Amino acid sequence: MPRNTTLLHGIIVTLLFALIPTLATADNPIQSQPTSVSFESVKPSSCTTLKPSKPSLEQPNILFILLDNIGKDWFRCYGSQENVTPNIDRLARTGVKFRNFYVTPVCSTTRVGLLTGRYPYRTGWHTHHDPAIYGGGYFDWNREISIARILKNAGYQTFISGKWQINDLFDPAQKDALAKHGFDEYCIFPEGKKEHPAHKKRYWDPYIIENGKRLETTGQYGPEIFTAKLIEFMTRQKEESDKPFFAYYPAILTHLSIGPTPDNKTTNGRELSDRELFVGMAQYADTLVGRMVSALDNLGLRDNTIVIVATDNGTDDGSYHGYENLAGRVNGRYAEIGSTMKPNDDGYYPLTEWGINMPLIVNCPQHIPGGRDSDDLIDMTDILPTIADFGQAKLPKSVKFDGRSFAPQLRNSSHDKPWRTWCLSQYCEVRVVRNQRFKLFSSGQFYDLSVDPREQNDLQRSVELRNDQATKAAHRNLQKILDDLPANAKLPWEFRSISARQIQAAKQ
Ligand SMILES: [Ca+2]
Repeated sequence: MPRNTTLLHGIIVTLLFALIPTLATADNPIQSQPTSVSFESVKPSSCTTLKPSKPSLEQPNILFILLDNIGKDWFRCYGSQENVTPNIDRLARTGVKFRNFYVTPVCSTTRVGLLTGRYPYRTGWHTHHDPAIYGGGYFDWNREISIARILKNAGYQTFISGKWQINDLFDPAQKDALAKHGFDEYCIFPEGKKEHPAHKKRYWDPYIIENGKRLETTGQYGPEIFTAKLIEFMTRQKEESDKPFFAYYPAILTHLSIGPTPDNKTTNGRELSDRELFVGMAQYADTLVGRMVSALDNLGLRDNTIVIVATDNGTDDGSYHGYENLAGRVNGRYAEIGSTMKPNDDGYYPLTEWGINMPLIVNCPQHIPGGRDSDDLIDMTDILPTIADFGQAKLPKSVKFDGRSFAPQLRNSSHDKPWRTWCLSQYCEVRVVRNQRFKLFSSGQFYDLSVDPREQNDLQRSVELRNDQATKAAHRNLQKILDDLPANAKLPWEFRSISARQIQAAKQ
């Protein structure tokens, strides 16, 4: 896009946002009813009169791949001894690999943090909730903005293929949720209540809704369909559209239940072990990443498309469902990951590094000098401002965002140093902050990750904390950060997931 067009475009987007009614901040929750102009009225058609040119240096395409329930213990590029991620490893080698990327320990809370750029305490999504299963409230477009809407307003064509989880598409009030959150097109596993035919039908013969219509999927494998639809979208964009695209691929893999993929469906009668099946799923997730990247190559879009690979929480050890250990091997042993499906006895998902410090790889030959690793502290709220930065998209000033753009690091250009001095994760009222070396929980546990990455030596009553100046200073600083954070916003839904009920029961 020529620079003068980009400037004009930016001005118009700014004016459009100025017309949007005030969104919530922590202290001022968004009114449930828009007053004058709704977000829906801010359509990219407002921008089409600008006739944006083919994706340019100013607005690259973005492919955001979010894998489900798989941590560093399965990624060779992060030290795993499992050899199942050759395609992702290649992206890491030729892109930027972040070693400290914080999410939350469970799906829905991470997803809201990624989509909104806001911390769990600010959105109220600090505890697991799945509206399609539990009802009682949902991810509300009148209350929260999303990265898709921000990019759409900046002239992007937007698409999602995979799992959404934070709305119930079978509820008439939410059936258009994806459009309201900013997606022009979608292809989704909607999940459903226990008695509903969509319940847990994500792999073979999956229940999939594409732009409001159920697909015929007999004999097909869900992840195949989602990948094919995404490649179809990118192909159409290349052939028919002048707009840059944002393609969001929240993968179905490698969430339980475990089962065969197309690659190991036929084993001549030999029964595969739980672990062999999970290896197959991890391998297949990587194969599909490779397929999408190859499609970008074949379409001639690879150079100008930013590919992001991340995961939403750590590997599930499978114990909750009676599987054998599904942890990946690191340093000669199985990682002590714990079950991400099973909260502890008090209903909480643990905030260990295996659960919340996830892979993050960003790769784009034209914009991001590759072959680099970064120890910068990044968390899920930084993804939105970073993508918006690359997309030349303005952030509405009325929304309080928690993340910061790390686009300067990705471009390898100068940036504020030090970068973030801390990053955060949270589950319910338990929060954790870490700096480069230490990690402090609001519940008191304190670890020196430089010597204790497995968090086995709690320093909260230790000699080191009493006597070592550096340890003492770090604890004081992190405690002050925790003390200064706002209280949790009110839950935007009823507290009725399994873990929520456990938390309530434990408190009684
Ligand atoms: Ca997950």
